[in-house]
Amino acid sequence: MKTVLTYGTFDLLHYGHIELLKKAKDLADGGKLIVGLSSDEFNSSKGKESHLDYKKRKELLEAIKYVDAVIPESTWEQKITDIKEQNVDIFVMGNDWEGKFDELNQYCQVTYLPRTKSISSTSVKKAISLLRSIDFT
Ligand code: C2G
Repeated sequence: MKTVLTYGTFDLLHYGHIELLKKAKDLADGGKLIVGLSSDEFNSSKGKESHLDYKKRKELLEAIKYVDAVIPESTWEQKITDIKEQNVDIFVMGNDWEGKFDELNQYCQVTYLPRTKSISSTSVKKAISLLRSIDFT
């Protein structure tokens, strides 16, 4: 049984996110998966404008059976504190972040999982705006 922690914006939830959350939960081996969800303000600092606000993104994440808890992510620096406070065994991110968080391996195992190709929140956003531009009448 292990405690796994991951972070993200998880805007416009899609199968790439679900795949990652499933794999992260599998690593918990019967334990729990905690998600650090980027706040709307932190998103702005990441240069990301999410389509859905924090409240809605949290609600959607909590509906996923792999997710046991959602905590707010407000800064880059909070990860070490979160790892200690939540007794995290494994920190997980998609491999688009490969190497970026290796320094956390002094506190817990750091694992990068393969990112699901062909889908991203950006592509979902583009699809939404394209559909909105089509006159279906
Ligand atoms: N992801 C994935 N496959 C995709 C899209 C995303 O595996 N097709 C993964 C990302 O690698 C990340 C997680 O899903 O691990 C969340 O992705 P984002 O919501 O885009 O999060 P990001 O903006 O990368 O924020 O402190 C870390 C940051 O908060 C990560």
